[in-house]
Amino acid sequence: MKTVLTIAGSDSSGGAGIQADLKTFEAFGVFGCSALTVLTAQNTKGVTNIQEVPASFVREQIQTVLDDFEISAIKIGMLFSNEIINTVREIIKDLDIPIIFDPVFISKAGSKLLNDDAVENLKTLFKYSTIITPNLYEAKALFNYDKLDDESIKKINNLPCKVVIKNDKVQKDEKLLSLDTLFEDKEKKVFYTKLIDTTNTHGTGCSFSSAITANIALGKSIEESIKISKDFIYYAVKNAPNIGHGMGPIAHKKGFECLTN
Ligand code: PXL
Repeated sequence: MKTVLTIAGSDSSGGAGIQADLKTFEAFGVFGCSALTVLTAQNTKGVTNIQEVPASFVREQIQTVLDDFEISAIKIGMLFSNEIINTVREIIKDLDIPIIFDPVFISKAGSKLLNDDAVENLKTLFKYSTIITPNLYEAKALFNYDKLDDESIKKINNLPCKVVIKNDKVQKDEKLLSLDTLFEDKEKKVFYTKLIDTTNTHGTGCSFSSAITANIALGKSIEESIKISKDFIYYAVKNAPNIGHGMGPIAHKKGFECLTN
Protein backbone atom coordinates (compact mmCIF):
# COMPACT_ATOMS: atom_id res chain seq x y z
CA MET A 1 0.00 0.00 0.00
CA LYS A 2 1.29 3.45 -0.83
CA THR A 3 2.09 5.46 2.29
CA VAL A 4 2.14 9.25 2.59
CA LEU A 5 2.96 11.73 5.35
CA THR A 6 1.26 15.00 6.25
CA ILE A 7 3.09 17.62 8.32
CA ALA A 8 0.32 19.97 9.47
CA GLY A 9 -1.84 21.33 12.28
CA SER A 10 -4.75 19.69 14.06
CA ASP A 11 -8.25 21.13 13.59
CA SER A 12 -10.42 20.06 16.53
CA SER A 13 -13.54 20.46 14.36
CA GLY A 14 -12.22 17.71 12.09
CA GLY A 15 -12.83 19.57 8.83
CA ALA A 16 -9.41 20.98 7.95
CA GLY A 17 -5.75 20.38 8.82
CA ILE A 18 -4.43 16.92 9.68
CA GLN A 19 -7.93 15.51 10.07
CA ALA A 20 -8.93 16.55 6.53
CA ASP A 21 -5.63 15.23 5.16
CA LEU A 22 -6.06 11.79 6.73
CA LYS A 23 -9.71 11.50 5.60
CA THR A 24 -8.65 12.42 2.06
CA PHE A 25 -5.79 9.89 2.05
CA GLU A 26 -8.24 7.22 3.21
CA ALA A 27 -10.67 8.14 0.41
CA PHE A 28 -7.95 7.60 -2.19
CA GLY A 29 -6.73 4.33 -0.67
CA VAL A 30 -3.30 5.48 0.49
CA PHE A 31 -2.07 5.03 4.06
CA GLY A 32 -1.65 8.36 5.87
CA CYS A 33 0.94 9.12 8.58
CA SER A 34 0.99 12.48 10.35
CA ALA A 35 3.37 14.84 12.14
CA LEU A 36 1.54 17.56 14.10
CA THR A 37 2.90 21.10 14.12
CA VAL A 38 0.21 22.87 16.16
CA LEU A 39 -3.05 22.10 17.91
CA THR A 40 -5.94 24.44 17.18
CA ALA A 41 -9.07 24.79 19.29
CA GLN A 42 -11.49 25.40 16.49
CA ASN A 43 -15.01 24.96 15.16
CA THR A 44 -16.79 25.96 11.95
CA LYS A 45 -16.91 29.57 13.21
CA GLY A 46 -13.19 30.06 13.78
CA VAL A 47 -10.06 29.32 15.77
CA THR A 48 -10.17 30.24 19.47
CA ASN A 49 -6.65 29.15 20.43
CA ILE A 50 -3.44 27.68 19.04
CA GLN A 51 -0.90 25.58 20.93
CA GLU A 52 2.44 25.11 19.18
CA VAL A 53 4.18 21.73 19.27
CA PRO A 54 7.89 22.12 20.22
CA ALA A 55 9.99 22.12 17.01
CA SER A 56 12.17 19.31 18.36
CA PHE A 57 9.08 17.13 18.74
CA VAL A 58 7.89 18.02 15.21
CA ARG A 59 11.30 16.79 14.04
CA GLU A 60 11.02 13.59 16.07
CA GLN A 61 7.58 12.74 14.68
CA ILE A 62 8.77 13.17 11.07
CA GLN A 63 12.03 11.31 11.61
CA THR A 64 10.34 8.40 13.40
CA VAL A 65 7.85 7.94 10.54
CA LEU A 66 10.61 8.21 7.90
CA ASP A 67 12.74 5.66 9.79
CA ASP A 68 10.05 3.01 9.40
CA PHE A 69 7.96 3.63 6.27
CA GLU A 70 8.71 4.09 2.63
CA ILE A 71 6.94 7.40 2.10
CA SER A 72 5.77 8.06 -1.47
CA ALA A 73 4.80 11.73 -1.02
CA ILE A 74 4.74 14.36 1.73
CA LYS A 75 2.14 17.06 2.22
CA ILE A 76 3.11 20.15 4.22
CA GLY A 77 0.35 22.36 5.65
CA MET A 78 0.21 24.75 8.60
CA LEU A 79 3.73 25.45 9.92
CA PHE A 80 2.85 28.50 12.03
CA SER A 81 6.27 29.70 13.23
CA ASN A 82 9.81 30.34 11.98
CA GLU A 83 11.13 27.64 14.29
CA ILE A 84 8.88 24.97 12.77
CA ILE A 85 9.55 26.17 9.21
CA ASN A 86 13.32 25.96 9.86
CA THR A 87 13.03 22.48 11.35
CA VAL A 88 10.94 21.16 8.45
CA ARG A 89 13.37 22.70 5.93
CA GLU A 90 16.34 20.97 7.60
CA ILE A 91 14.65 17.60 7.16
CA ILE A 92 13.16 17.93 3.67
CA LYS A 93 16.31 19.37 2.08
CA ASP A 94 17.94 15.94 2.12
CA LEU A 95 14.90 13.90 1.02
CA ASP A 96 14.13 12.58 -2.42
CA ILE A 97 10.35 12.41 -2.00
CA PRO A 98 7.73 14.52 -3.85
CA ILE A 99 6.64 17.41 -1.62
CA ILE A 100 3.28 19.12 -1.94
CA PHE A 101 3.46 22.35 0.03
CA ASP A 102 0.32 24.27 0.98
CA PRO A 103 1.61 27.67 2.19
CA VAL A 104 -1.20 28.31 4.66
CA PHE A 105 -1.72 31.88 5.97
CA ILE A 106 -5.33 32.35 6.94
CA SER A 107 -8.33 30.06 7.38
CA LYS A 108 -11.59 30.44 5.43
CA ALA A 109 -13.20 31.84 8.58
CA GLY A 110 -10.46 34.52 8.72
CA SER A 111 -8.27 33.11 11.51
CA LYS A 112 -4.52 33.65 11.27
CA LEU A 113 -2.59 30.40 10.78
CA LEU A 114 0.91 31.87 10.40
CA ASN A 115 2.94 34.38 12.41
CA ASP A 116 3.47 37.66 10.47
CA ASP A 117 7.26 37.35 10.69
CA ALA A 118 7.19 33.90 9.07
CA VAL A 119 5.70 34.70 5.64
CA GLU A 120 9.04 35.36 3.92
CA ASN A 121 10.51 32.24 5.48
CA LEU A 122 7.86 30.05 3.83
CA LYS A 123 9.53 30.86 0.51
CA THR A 124 12.71 29.07 1.60
CA LEU A 125 10.80 25.78 1.30
CA PHE A 126 9.86 26.32 -2.36
CA LYS A 127 13.09 24.93 -3.77
CA TYR A 128 12.50 21.62 -1.98
CA SER A 129 8.85 21.41 -3.11
CA THR A 130 7.52 19.64 -6.19
CA ILE A 131 4.45 21.85 -6.23
CA ILE A 132 3.00 24.57 -4.01
CA THR A 133 -0.75 25.10 -3.68
CA PRO A 134 -1.51 28.66 -2.52
CA ASN A 135 -5.04 30.04 -2.77
CA LEU A 136 -5.52 33.26 -4.70
CA TYR A 137 -5.10 35.43 -1.60
CA GLU A 138 -1.89 33.65 -0.55
CA ALA A 139 -0.47 33.77 -4.09
CA LYS A 140 -1.02 37.54 -4.32
CA ALA A 141 0.68 38.07 -0.95
CA LEU A 142 3.59 35.71 -1.66
CA PHE A 143 4.36 36.95 -5.17
CA ASN A 144 3.32 40.54 -4.63
CA TYR A 145 0.85 41.00 -7.47
CA ASP A 146 -2.66 42.27 -7.89
CA LYS A 147 -3.58 40.94 -11.33
CA LEU A 148 -2.22 37.92 -13.15
CA ASP A 149 -0.44 39.84 -15.93
CA ASP A 150 2.74 39.05 -17.92
CA GLU A 151 4.98 40.31 -15.14
CA SER A 152 3.40 38.21 -12.38
CA ILE A 153 3.25 35.14 -14.63
CA LYS A 154 6.97 35.55 -15.30
CA LYS A 155 7.63 35.73 -11.56
CA ILE A 156 5.65 32.54 -10.95
CA ASN A 157 7.27 30.72 -13.89
CA ASN A 158 10.70 31.51 -12.47
CA LEU A 159 10.01 29.78 -9.15
CA PRO A 160 11.94 26.59 -8.45
CA CYS A 161 8.71 24.56 -8.15
CA LYS A 162 5.42 24.08 -9.95
CA VAL A 163 2.52 26.18 -8.68
CA VAL A 164 -1.23 25.66 -8.64
CA ILE A 165 -3.26 28.70 -7.57
CA LYS A 166 -6.59 27.57 -6.18
CA ASN A 167 -9.87 29.26 -5.36
CA ASP A 168 -10.23 31.78 -8.16
CA LYS A 169 -13.71 32.48 -9.46
CA VAL A 170 -14.66 33.34 -13.06
CA GLN A 171 -17.86 34.00 -14.91
CA LYS A 172 -18.39 32.04 -18.14
CA ASP A 173 -21.60 31.98 -20.17
CA GLU A 174 -23.49 33.52 -17.26
CA LYS A 175 -22.32 30.75 -14.92
CA LEU A 176 -19.90 31.17 -12.01
CA LEU A 177 -17.00 28.73 -12.12
CA SER A 178 -14.35 27.72 -9.60
CA LEU A 179 -10.98 28.01 -11.26
CA ASP A 180 -7.52 26.64 -10.43
CA THR A 181 -4.47 27.54 -12.50
CA LEU A 182 -1.39 25.34 -12.85
CA PHE A 183 2.00 26.77 -13.79
CA GLU A 184 4.19 23.91 -14.95
CA ASP A 185 7.27 24.08 -17.18
CA LYS A 186 6.46 27.71 -18.19
CA GLU A 187 2.99 26.67 -19.33
CA LYS A 188 -0.29 27.74 -17.81
CA LYS A 189 -3.23 25.34 -17.61
CA VAL A 190 -6.65 26.03 -16.13
CA PHE A 191 -9.03 23.62 -14.41
CA TYR A 192 -12.59 24.50 -13.53
CA THR A 193 -15.82 23.13 -12.12
CA LYS A 194 -19.15 24.77 -11.45
CA LEU A 195 -19.05 27.01 -8.38
CA ILE A 196 -21.45 25.76 -5.71
CA ASP A 197 -23.23 28.52 -3.79
CA THR A 198 -22.64 27.31 -0.21
CA THR A 199 -20.79 28.07 3.01
CA ASN A 200 -19.81 24.40 3.43
CA THR A 201 -16.22 24.95 2.32
CA HIS A 202 -14.20 24.50 5.52
CA GLY A 203 -11.17 22.37 4.69
CA THR A 204 -11.41 22.53 0.90
CA GLY A 205 -7.86 23.93 0.60
CA CYS A 206 -6.26 21.28 2.82
CA SER A 207 -8.24 18.49 1.19
CA PHE A 208 -7.36 19.63 -2.34
CA SER A 209 -3.64 19.59 -1.52
CA SER A 210 -3.85 16.21 0.21
CA ALA A 211 -5.82 14.75 -2.72
CA ILE A 212 -2.97 15.89 -5.02
CA THR A 213 -0.50 14.26 -2.60
CA ALA A 214 -2.39 10.94 -2.65
CA ASN A 215 -2.60 10.91 -6.44
CA ILE A 216 1.07 11.73 -6.90
CA ALA A 217 1.85 8.85 -4.50
CA LEU A 218 -0.31 6.64 -6.71
CA GLY A 219 1.85 7.54 -9.71
CA LYS A 220 -0.39 10.08 -11.44
CA SER A 221 1.10 13.11 -13.20
CA ILE A 222 0.74 16.55 -11.63
CA GLU A 223 -1.85 17.56 -14.21
CA GLU A 224 -3.91 14.40 -13.77
CA SER A 225 -3.65 14.68 -9.96
CA ILE A 226 -5.00 18.23 -10.05
CA LYS A 227 -7.88 17.26 -12.32
CA ILE A 228 -8.91 14.35 -10.07
CA SER A 229 -8.48 16.47 -6.92
CA LYS A 230 -10.63 19.27 -8.28
CA ASP A 231 -13.46 16.83 -9.04
CA PHE A 232 -13.01 15.29 -5.58
CA ILE A 233 -13.49 18.70 -3.94
CA TYR A 234 -16.50 19.55 -6.11
CA TYR A 235 -18.31 16.42 -4.91
CA ALA A 236 -17.05 16.85 -1.34
CA VAL A 237 -18.67 20.29 -1.23
CA LYS A 238 -21.82 19.10 -3.00
CA ASN A 239 -22.26 16.23 -0.51
CA ALA A 240 -21.27 18.24 2.58
CA PRO A 241 -22.93 16.95 5.76
CA ASN A 242 -24.26 20.44 6.55
CA ILE A 243 -23.21 20.53 10.21
CA GLY A 244 -22.01 23.32 12.51
CA HIS A 245 -23.08 26.95 12.65
CA GLY A 246 -20.37 28.56 10.53
CA MET A 247 -18.48 27.37 7.46
CA GLY A 248 -19.36 23.67 7.47
CA PRO A 249 -17.00 20.80 6.64
CA ILE A 250 -17.04 18.80 3.41
CA ALA A 251 -17.57 15.08 2.72
CA HIS A 252 -14.32 13.20 2.06
CA LYS A 253 -15.70 10.44 -0.12
CA LYS A 254 -14.45 8.95 -3.33
CA GLY A 255 -16.70 7.60 -6.04
CA PHE A 256 -17.36 10.62 -8.23
CA GLU A 257 -17.52 11.03 -11.94
CA CYS A 258 -14.84 13.16 -13.58
CA LEU A 259 -16.12 16.45 -14.89
CA THR A 260 -13.32 19.00 -14.75
CA ASN A 261 -12.85 20.89 -18.05
O1 PXL B 1 -7.19 25.46 5.54
C1 PXL B 1 -6.09 25.84 6.21
C2 PXL B 1 -5.88 25.17 7.54
C3 PXL B 1 -4.75 24.44 7.74
N1 PXL B 1 -4.47 23.82 8.91
C4 PXL B 1 -5.31 23.91 9.95
C5 PXL B 1 -6.48 24.63 9.82
C6 PXL B 1 -6.79 25.28 8.59
C7 PXL B 1 -8.02 26.02 8.43
O2 PXL B 1 -8.86 26.10 9.26
O3 PXL B 1 -7.31 24.68 10.86
C8 PXL B 1 -4.98 23.21 11.22
